[in-house]
Amino acid sequence: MALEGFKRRVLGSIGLLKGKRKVDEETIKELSKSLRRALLEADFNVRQAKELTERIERRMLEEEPRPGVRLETHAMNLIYSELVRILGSPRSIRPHNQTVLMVGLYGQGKTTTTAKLAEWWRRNHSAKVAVIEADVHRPGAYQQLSQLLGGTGVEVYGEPEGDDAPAIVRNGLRKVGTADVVIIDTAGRDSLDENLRDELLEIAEIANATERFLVIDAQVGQAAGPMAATFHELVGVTGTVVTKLDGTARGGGALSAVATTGAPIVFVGEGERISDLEKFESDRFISRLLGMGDIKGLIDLAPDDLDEQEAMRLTQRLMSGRFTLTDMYTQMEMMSKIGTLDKVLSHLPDTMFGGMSNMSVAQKRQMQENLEKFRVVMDSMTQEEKDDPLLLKSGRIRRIARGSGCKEKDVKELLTQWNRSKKMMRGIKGDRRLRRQMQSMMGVDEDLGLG
Ligand SMILES: Nc1nc2c(ncn2[C@@H]2O[C@H](COP(=O)(O)OP(=O)(O)OP(=O)(O)O)[C@@H](O)[C@H]2O)c(=O)[nH]1
Ligand SMILES: [Mg+2]
Repeated sequence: MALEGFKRRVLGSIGLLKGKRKVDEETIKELSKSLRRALLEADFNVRQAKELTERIERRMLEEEPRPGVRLETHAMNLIYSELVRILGSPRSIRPHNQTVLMVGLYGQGKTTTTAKLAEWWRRNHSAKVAVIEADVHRPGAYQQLSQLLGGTGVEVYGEPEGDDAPAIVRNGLRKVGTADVVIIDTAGRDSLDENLRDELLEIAEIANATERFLVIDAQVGQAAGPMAATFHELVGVTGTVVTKLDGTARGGGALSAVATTGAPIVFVGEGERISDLEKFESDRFISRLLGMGDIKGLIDLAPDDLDEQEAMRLTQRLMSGRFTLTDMYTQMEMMSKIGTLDKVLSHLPDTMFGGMSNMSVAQKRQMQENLEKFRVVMDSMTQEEKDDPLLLKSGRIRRIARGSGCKEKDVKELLTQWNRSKKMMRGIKGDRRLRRQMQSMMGVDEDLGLG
């Protein structure tokens, strides 16, 4: 997860308000100072940090928390909205009929991001996607791209022996003519020198792209601002992808610098695998960053075979307080389909599942093993039992253990887990703030009939 230390520091700052009923100026000053330190450490620039903390100070003093809202929560909401303001509003990306030109300096993650985007379009929009490798300078670029996309069904065009990038683009576009989305990877340089300018301009003209994405490594920090501005001037950047956010605690620099250049952030890369790409939306990003969770993002992560409707239905059902073993089973199935639990957990509010996102790696592995085991146990239950686990007294438990080839202890463990999950779901139902947050994150305006 990006900017891990930042969240800890923000929470630390807010902790200064613990137990306070009223704001006093001294505490607010202290909060502001601590927050400023957190921002600078995450590489936000000095001016941004100053402005943000001044606004928070003022709003803390001027705005009353709504009745029943604790001071800490109030502060968190202010910080959230101010950070979202800095990162700007999201840009939507047309799902079909696109030609995307990738540009950027050496080693920023262009080729990897080309593959990630191809997979994103294929998976989220069922688009027929093709990529063109037009980097004739980096040895093995074509193999790299083919390897990344191996098994995805995305067509890769390249001329591994060729040395004329514009010609490759021209040939490629002709060859993949029927593709819905075409993404073109280009060569980088140490800097945006004459050679690169000429080559990019020529390719841009041939490609006549609908989107021109600039790829920037988060490590470059605030230098991302001038970099984005220069590329923007040259080719008219329509969106920026900030990569390697997983590898730095100082990603705030690149993110906020880019946000001010008129080349909005459209995606962020958070890992080396082709699934480690996320459509960037500042509100979601910040709420996840601060541990407020992101239910909608979680649903977006779901692969093809996970019906979004189904995920919504389940979430609503969970929030309604009805929670059968079958619901838990579906939930487990979704989690296992989505794959790495890490990802799922990082999208949930910390308060949900009792702060599971803070689990150790070993604990997470344990949980994954449990999921497997529970699945086997449940396969030996009747529908009635799954709907009403309270039916499961010792006689039935023995039968199920025998039927599934598990121990009675395993069956009981499942019931304990169900009890625990159910309690947590009740907790969510009872927590009006969290409930409202979940509803708004799911884009559900109407009351879900939760009383
Ligand atoms: N951890 C992490 N690594 C990444 C990410 N994106 C790219 N990388 C790695 O960064 C390195 C460079 O990525 P490339 O995609 O080859 O970069 P490029 O811009 O195509 O590089 P050139 O073609 O040499 O200009 C590779 O080792 C990638 O695996 C990311 O989001 N997170
Ligand atoms: Mg490359």
